Amino acid sequence: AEVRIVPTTPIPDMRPGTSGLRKKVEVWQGEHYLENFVQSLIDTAVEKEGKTLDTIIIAGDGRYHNSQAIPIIAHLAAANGIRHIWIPQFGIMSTPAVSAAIRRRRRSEDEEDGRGGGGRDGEGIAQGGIVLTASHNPGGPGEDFGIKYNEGLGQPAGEDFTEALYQKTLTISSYKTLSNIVDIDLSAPVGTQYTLTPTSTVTIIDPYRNYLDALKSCFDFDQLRKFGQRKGFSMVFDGMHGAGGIFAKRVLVEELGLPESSLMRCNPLPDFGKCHPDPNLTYASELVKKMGLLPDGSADESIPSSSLPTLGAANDGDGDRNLIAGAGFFVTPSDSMALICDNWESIPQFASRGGLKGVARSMPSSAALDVVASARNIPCFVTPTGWKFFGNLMSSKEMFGGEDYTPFLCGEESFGTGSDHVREKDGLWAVLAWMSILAKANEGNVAEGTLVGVKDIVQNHWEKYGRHFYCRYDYEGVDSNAANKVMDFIRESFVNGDASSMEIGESGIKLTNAVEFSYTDPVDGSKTSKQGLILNFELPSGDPARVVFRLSGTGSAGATIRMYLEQYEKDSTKHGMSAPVALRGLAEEALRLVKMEEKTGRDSPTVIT
Ligand code: VG1
Ligand code: CO
Repeated sequence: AEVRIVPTTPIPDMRPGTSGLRKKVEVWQGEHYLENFVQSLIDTAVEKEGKTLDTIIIAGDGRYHNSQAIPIIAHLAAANGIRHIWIPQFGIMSTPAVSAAIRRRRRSEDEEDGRGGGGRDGEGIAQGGIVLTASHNPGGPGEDFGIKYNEGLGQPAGEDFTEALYQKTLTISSYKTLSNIVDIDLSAPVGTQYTLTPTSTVTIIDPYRNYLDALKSCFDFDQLRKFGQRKGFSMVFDGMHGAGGIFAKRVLVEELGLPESSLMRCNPLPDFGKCHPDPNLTYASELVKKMGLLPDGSADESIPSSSLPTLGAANDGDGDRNLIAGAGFFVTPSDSMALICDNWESIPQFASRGGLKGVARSMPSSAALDVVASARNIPCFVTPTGWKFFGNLMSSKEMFGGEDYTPFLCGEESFGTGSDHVREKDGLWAVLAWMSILAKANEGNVAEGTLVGVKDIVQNHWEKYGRHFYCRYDYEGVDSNAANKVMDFIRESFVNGDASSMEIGESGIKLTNAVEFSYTDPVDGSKTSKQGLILNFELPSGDPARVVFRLSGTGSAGATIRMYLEQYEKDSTKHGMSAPVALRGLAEEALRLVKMEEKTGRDSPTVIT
């Protein structure tokens, strides 16, 4: 087939957000839309590499438009001279699996027909991956589709990349595709090749292998398999009909031998079965109920916890987020990170390499991690929201004593947890980390059928370190102007104004200061500003509390205001309270100060997580 140059004109509004470009499916289906974006993406990558790309992966989370977009992108890639184009069978891969394949996959696997092991971590040969996902946003007609790009180490493209890409979308005048369309069957056997041009080939690859290798490098599968068979252990995993489901099946059932009945909604569907594939207390309501929880995360006391599964978990649409719960017990993502950090000895990946060398969290996440890191002498970094900021830290040899692979843990309050095994957050990794913690905690415990549970482990942790009550209010679909006004008002009144002179409200909660978060990357020195407005408070008890305001960068219409609430409590007699109840006073005080209702017309949030 010959290269065909198609004239086009720039389309506005293609600036990628926190994690790629997300728009309604119908927008992507518009004339030249997908092509303009992908051509600009390829041009940006080529410019950055300094040469034509040789090998890329194209994969998606299985949402509506996935199977249509993949061949279109493959043809553009071939027309742009990319020689090896890898597409997973059925076109579906979770985001962490793409990251693993970029880091590990070798061309020799093409001929191996699904057998044998992949390459060593960090020695893959693909220069990048185009990932078709709008992550936790709903899919289907009228819903979202999205594209993000991961670079050669498997990490999400940074701000410099996405900004350059955006600039190209504003000046694009043509894109390249092929004069003949080759029919690519996404369900063809692994190893099937399609010749698009004399120099460009599409290969259907095994979605699982490299990711499985990555997980096996982190955990002791034999130990987990044995623990999975222990009397009294059971698990429920909710795939939310996203890409994570097939990987959960492969790992939890086929590798670890858990019964098929442990899985729910693990078949990917283009519209996620009409659910909102965001694993939180609101949208994973069925799982939440199965774990004996009420929608606010507290236990439904009418259900005896002995009848509940030991571990409950969910993933989002592209399998990078996780929800973790025990019997009648919800673990907040910020606590989950702190617990994994404190229990690194239970996780072979860290234990076998002398422990964690560093941890990092996004700024709005709670300080539960910081407290553990400081007690255990582990350097702790606080970054802006979004996974792209963690990659530099994990890959830095300079900062961590010249090691190739730094044992590193990072995470976000938005149900994202991960480590140095890939350069993305990884829903299934978090599940296996928790299973490992449980397995270790029960090693010496030989009593038939009684297991130390998630609840015991977390409560002991709080007793030791104190509890950071945490929750997030989301105001979705707010008029963009109104949302900006709220942010401007906070900045003017409290950050630039004198916050400490604020009168104390009836609650006795005192605003002590306010700052706007900005970040200088310790590895490359790049600066990012306006990453969230922080209001610091002092509670009547003298304990610190904090409220953060941010605008979401992953929506596809209107604005979403996020309000993150955090309050520290040392006194263990108060740890039993549910988070929304404990934080109500703080929430009311913050909403009053920022005049939320007056400025947005909203008297309550859309979602509380
Ligand atoms: C949200 C989360 C952020 C996460 C991002 C991508 O961004 O807050 O922590 O990294 O989604 O996750 P924002 O800008 O809407 O707050 V995913 O699983 O949607 O790729
Ligand atoms: Co996601």
